[in-house]
Amino acid sequence: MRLLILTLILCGLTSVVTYAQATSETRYNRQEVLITMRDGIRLNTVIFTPKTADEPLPFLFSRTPYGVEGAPFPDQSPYTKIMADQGYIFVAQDIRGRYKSEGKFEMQRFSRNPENPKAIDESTDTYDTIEWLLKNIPNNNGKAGMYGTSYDGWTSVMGAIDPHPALKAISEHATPADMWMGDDFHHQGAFRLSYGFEYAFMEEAAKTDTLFPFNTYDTYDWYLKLGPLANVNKKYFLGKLPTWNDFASHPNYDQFWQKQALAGRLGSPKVAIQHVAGWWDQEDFYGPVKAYQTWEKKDDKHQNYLIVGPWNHGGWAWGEGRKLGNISFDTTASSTFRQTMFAPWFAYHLKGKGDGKFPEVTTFQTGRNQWKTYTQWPPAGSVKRNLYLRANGQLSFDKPTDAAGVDQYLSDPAHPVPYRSRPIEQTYGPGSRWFTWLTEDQRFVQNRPDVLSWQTEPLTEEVTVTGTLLAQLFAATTGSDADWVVKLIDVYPESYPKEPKMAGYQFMVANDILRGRFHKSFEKPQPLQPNKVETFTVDLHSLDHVFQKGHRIMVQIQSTWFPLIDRNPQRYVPNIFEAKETDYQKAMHSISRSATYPSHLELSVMPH
Ligand code: PG9
Repeated sequence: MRLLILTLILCGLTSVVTYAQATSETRYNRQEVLITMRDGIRLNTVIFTPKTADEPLPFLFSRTPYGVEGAPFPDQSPYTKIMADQGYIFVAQDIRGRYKSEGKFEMQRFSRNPENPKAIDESTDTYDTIEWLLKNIPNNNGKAGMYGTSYDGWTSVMGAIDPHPALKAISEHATPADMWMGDDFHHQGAFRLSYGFEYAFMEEAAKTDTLFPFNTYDTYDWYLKLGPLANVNKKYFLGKLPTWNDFASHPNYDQFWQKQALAGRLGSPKVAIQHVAGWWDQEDFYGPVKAYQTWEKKDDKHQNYLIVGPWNHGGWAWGEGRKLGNISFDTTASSTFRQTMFAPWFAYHLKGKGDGKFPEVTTFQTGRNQWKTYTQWPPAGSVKRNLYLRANGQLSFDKPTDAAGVDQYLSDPAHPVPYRSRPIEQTYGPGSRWFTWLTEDQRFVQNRPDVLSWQTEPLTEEVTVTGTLLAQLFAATTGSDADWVVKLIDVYPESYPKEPKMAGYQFMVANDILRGRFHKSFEKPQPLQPNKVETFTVDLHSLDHVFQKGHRIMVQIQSTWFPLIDRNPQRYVPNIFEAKETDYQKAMHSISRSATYPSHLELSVMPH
């Protein structure tokens, strides 16, 4: 979500702040123009030009659904300040149908049919705008770059499809890559209820961002009272929000989601692109890593790069980045990124400054709190090691030898596990703690009988996990569908003199969910056979983390994560958006930990 809302919420400001007026002396002039696209639709565009410049300057362009009217002067925003001091022409545009732009908004508009010369999409709008800028804004050097966070990262990536020849470089931050597999709206088939509901309303109820009028501060209660998902259209949206209707009519990984995903849209990279992700991005961690991996397969000109830092969604854009929630990183990860990675990227590609030697992959290795560079992701050198769930809540690199063994819990959709400590404020509402929930101490669910934990003894030497990871669960349910949430947790020692209040802290370093019905196919879900042990693979994506000596490694498993994820009825129905109240049932879930069914996490461990 855009930086402005984030900043307002984090600063606890309640009044509307508009940055169109410079808050102190600025070295930039501002103009607002309507630029006509090839089909006659005009897009509202704000252009910031330095008051003085010694040489022709490149453009830095971003496109957004969140409104450019209040866009900060570039030398007054931490995101762009360093580049503003170096001199660029900054351009910010309202995409079609949003704020002051004409036309119709479509959530992540599909790419046009290339056979139709009159068709438009976000790529043609980018192309037409760059063409206009080159011809109409004096003293430009004929080059353009694009940047932006999340939706604006995605519009930057769209600019790279059939790019304008003047578009030379992109720095995309947290672009979604696949809304069904791992970004804002679903994770591996599980629907992200609170985000999907609130975001669809925010973008589609009006032309400008609008918060849903909840009548409770703690939305946990509100979503529970909502009941089955079908009540959303019945009681609130009345079939009027296209994005919600798309959720409801495409519950599986069908053509709709596959066509929307980046993998289906990207050819080989034609523009140098830097992908930037945050390890604790509560919205789109999956996207930039996936976009990097997708393009990397076709990167014959070596133009595709990856950076992952210790950030939440947008954390790279502001502040120093010494801390996220309660977690300290001992260094200025955000300002270092802007100074040594973001600004040099554009200085090289758009102004010919610097040597252009950018590391292929740069990650901030948490736990050790150091930047690392690699020649590929996942890096070579790590060894796959299985970490097994064992009896008595133990976790071990040794495989179980027991002939039998399960751990069980009753999962009740009427009493779902909150995904963060309550109250669960509206995602972008006042006082919201959405922005750091992934770093929250997981002890808040420790005593729930429907959350199981397994942990190692305190480590006698550090364990470095660098690369991809997944969970392989052998599990059964008395129902006919089940969700499996897996969390990998770094447990701090009980005595922690360096920072006493962190003693015993349960810090989640990787997590995700799989909706059980998709365990064999994402396209064609199927009911689970009651009481039959099945294999469930939960992708936990990527990590670069050091579990320090004296810490423990913990794995937690649960089957509800509410209201982040909608409740699985646990009785198979073909489309959960059409489930009835009576379809929701309690179910006993069993996780096996025997020699035959050794549930485990597969980690990429770096040898010392
Ligand atoms: N995570 C937001 C988003 C991006 C794209 C589509 C839907 C939501 C965002 O921060 O822009």
